[in-house]
Amino acid sequence: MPIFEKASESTVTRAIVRQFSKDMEEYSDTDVIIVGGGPSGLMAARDLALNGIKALIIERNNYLGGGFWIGGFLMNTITVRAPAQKVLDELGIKYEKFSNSLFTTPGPLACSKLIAAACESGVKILNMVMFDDVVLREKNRIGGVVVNWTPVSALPRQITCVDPVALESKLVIDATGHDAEVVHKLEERGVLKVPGFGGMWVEQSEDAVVEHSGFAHPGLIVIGMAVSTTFGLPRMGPTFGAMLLSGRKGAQIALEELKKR
Ligand code: 48F
Repeated sequence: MPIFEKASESTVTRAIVRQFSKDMEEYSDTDVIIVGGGPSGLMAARDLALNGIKALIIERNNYLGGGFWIGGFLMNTITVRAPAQKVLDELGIKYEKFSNSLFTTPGPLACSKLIAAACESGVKILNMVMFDDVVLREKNRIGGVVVNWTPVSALPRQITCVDPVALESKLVIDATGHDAEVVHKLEERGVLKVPGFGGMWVEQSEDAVVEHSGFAHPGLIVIGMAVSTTFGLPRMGPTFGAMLLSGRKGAQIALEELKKR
């Protein structure tokens, strides 16, 4: 007696294609596209989806989580400064108190729980997909993103003429970390000037990142370490509270903007 019931190869293929096509069609025009599935992007997407917003994460890697799996120096302890441990409480992530103001948690635990929270909230995810360009409307307002499969960028030069596709959205969030890919694309097009992030100053940078999280350009919100790059703020070091709170703030700003429309 076999353990599993029958499903032939073509049935399995059809199941994959049908679900993927359904999602792709539904999310080709969405409320918010979040470029980058690191801690700030996951947090923003989760908060948006919990508020009934159609949120789509574009992630170039197979895996989500960005730098949240590992703390500093390839050591997988994550640190957060108070009051960000309250977000860990909310996500059901266990942590330990290192001092009155600093808490530690294992990267794999924190990261997998945050990914699960985003997925369970209803966020859609396109992984192995790279942000390539912006869709620009009147007065250079962002109207969506141009994307391609990540492996296309690794193809030999003679076969790289694989056209991308575009996805429309009411808002785009740049959560691509230090690279600030969406913001840099606007700089490349002469729309923005990007100062780049400054030297490290943990105690200044966390507050500054959260304070500056928000619109960088019409249609474009910036969160996480992309905020440092966009506004020339100090870099942060391996502490993650500001990534979670910046994502949360980005989601709040997006919600307020969407309510006006
Ligand atoms: O770098 P990342 O974790 O960004 P974050 O949310 O958090 C920063 C911290 O991890 C850490 C820090 C704070 O202590 O300094 O660095 O700001 O995640 C960025 C995600 O964006 C993806 C990338 O693979 C990663 O998962 N990403 C970057 N460029 C692209 C992209 C792109 N062109 N298309 C799609 N995804």
